[in-house]
Amino acid sequence: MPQISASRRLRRTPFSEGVEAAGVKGYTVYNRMLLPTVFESVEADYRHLKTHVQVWDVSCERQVELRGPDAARLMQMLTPRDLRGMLPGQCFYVPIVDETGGMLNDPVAVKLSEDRWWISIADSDLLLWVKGIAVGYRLDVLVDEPDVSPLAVQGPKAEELMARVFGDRVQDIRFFKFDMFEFQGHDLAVARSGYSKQGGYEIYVEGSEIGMPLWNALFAAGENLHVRAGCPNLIERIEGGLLSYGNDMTDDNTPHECGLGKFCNTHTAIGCIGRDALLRVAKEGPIQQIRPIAIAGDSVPGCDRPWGLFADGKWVGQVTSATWSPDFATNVAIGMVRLSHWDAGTELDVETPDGMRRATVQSHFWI
Ligand code: THG
Repeated sequence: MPQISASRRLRRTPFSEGVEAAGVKGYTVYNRMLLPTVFESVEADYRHLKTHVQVWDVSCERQVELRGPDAARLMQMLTPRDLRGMLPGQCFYVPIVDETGGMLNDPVAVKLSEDRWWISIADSDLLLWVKGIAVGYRLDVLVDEPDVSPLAVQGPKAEELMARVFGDRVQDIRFFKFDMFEFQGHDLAVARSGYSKQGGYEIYVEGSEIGMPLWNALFAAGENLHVRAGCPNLIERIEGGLLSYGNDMTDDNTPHECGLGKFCNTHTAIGCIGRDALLRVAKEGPIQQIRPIAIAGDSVPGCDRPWGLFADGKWVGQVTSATWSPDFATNVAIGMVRLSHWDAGTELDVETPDGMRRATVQSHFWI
């Protein structure tokens, strides 16, 4: 493959120096920022993630900050998840929808206080939509992208490593909650969350200047835990059913099609801009939905465009993420499948670049 050239438009991160010293072999672009995709190999990284502890530069999970008296009102306008019960110190996974009920992003909302929120975004220009809403409705709120770069610590030894750097109090943080911890005079939000099923934390590093000091402190403290630089792992995230915005879903999909209906309370999410559209489509129910899919045969090639799913030669959906899973000894995949063919056990044909393969709709993701 040709290389992608560096420039100011493709943003580096506060940790890029550490990532490159650790031998990063591949990057992708996410929110116009570098996101590592592979260090040793995707399979070696996967095994290490499931065994030890990794530090991930996920700076590309940019924050959209809402600050001011109308911050909570604006946040509720963006999502069909009912936020009335959400307290400061909590994180919520929230579908963000437009006026047609189409998915614009699937971020983590972080409630710092009643009038200060972060939206930790997936790969779409959500800042522009949020600024447009704030200005268009004349809301009393400031909307911007602060100098905050998440650093994830993931894997079975994440708790031990984090306790060594931030103290035993990190063990008290519950899933999708955060608390404040001091590092070199800076107060940082530390959440129990992250884009893997192996457990761990996300540190919202506020102030680029402490990026490398924190990176180095984690590696120094974790030497005898086999700590390594890592990144969101393709195999592990498909096994776990973690969705990738822009790949597994786009603005053409509703949250219900994405299996995110459990994060919607459309009837009580008063003020949500997509509410009427979602109430209409939710009445009928979705006619296609995300499903885990196993693909027969040996290792499939990379999935850089949707692969058609067929039943008796008729198109019934598409696979959007796929890879070989060493632990489950099959190709694991995420697809969008029509209602008529989405039941577990349904056998389909998938058109991979290598030719047709048998594919089976699964009842559950693998982890
Ligand atoms: N962490 C933070 N920001 C992010 C991501 C993250 N921004 C981009 C991207 N990831 C957003 N997408 C997701 C997708 C899945 C999850 C979080 C963000 C996730 N899901 C859990 C699951 O499906 O098991 C739990 C959801 C829940 O129960 O609330 O964690 O990873 N800061």
